[in-house]
Amino acid sequence: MADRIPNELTEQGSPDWSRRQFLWGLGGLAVAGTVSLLGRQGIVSAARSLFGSPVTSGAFNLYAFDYYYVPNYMVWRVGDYLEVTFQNQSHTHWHEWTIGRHVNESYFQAFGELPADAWKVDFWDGVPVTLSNPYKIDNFVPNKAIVTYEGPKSLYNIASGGDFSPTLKPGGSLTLSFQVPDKPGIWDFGCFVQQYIHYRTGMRGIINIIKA
Ligand SMILES: [Cu+2]
Repeated sequence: MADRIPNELTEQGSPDWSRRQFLWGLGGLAVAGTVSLLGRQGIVSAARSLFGSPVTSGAFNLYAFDYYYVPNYMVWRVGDYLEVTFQNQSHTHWHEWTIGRHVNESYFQAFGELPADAWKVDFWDGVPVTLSNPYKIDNFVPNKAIVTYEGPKSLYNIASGGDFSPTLKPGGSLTLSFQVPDKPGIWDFGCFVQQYIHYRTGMRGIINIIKA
């Protein structure tokens, strides 16, 4: 398992797909006449809810690049079983995947030691999730998730403090299997590595969880 080579990009998760999504966002921008960078994701989200988005279900890949995710927008349905393989495509950078609500933006201005957690609400609190196929894991913070580990537990380098977060070394990957919990609405995801620089640079996305 340690020699496992991370999968190549699949058609489903190719950058082209992301670019098309981004163009939708630009369309939304033009209509709204707003150029605020911070407002962009909200507008993208609004445009998607107008035009509709396919529900993501089953097994799929989430790619981490420097500094963005593909895809950066997903629709999940409560009760669906998902098998997300999180893959770090970077050759040089460590990346994590956290999901939550209400990022603490005051940390962005903080000097010195930063608190370990970023979200006020951690999506994974109380959620059963199975981790499998660990490959080049830097560390994993379970926080309050109910975690089942497949494979040698030592490979996960379990850490404490902060949000639920697998952090992958360059080229690393990990599969997370879970049933979408009854937590409908808009959730944000992001990477807070390097004192939030990744997140601020654009390494973030939105999950819209719809009711069954
Ligand atoms: Cu990152």
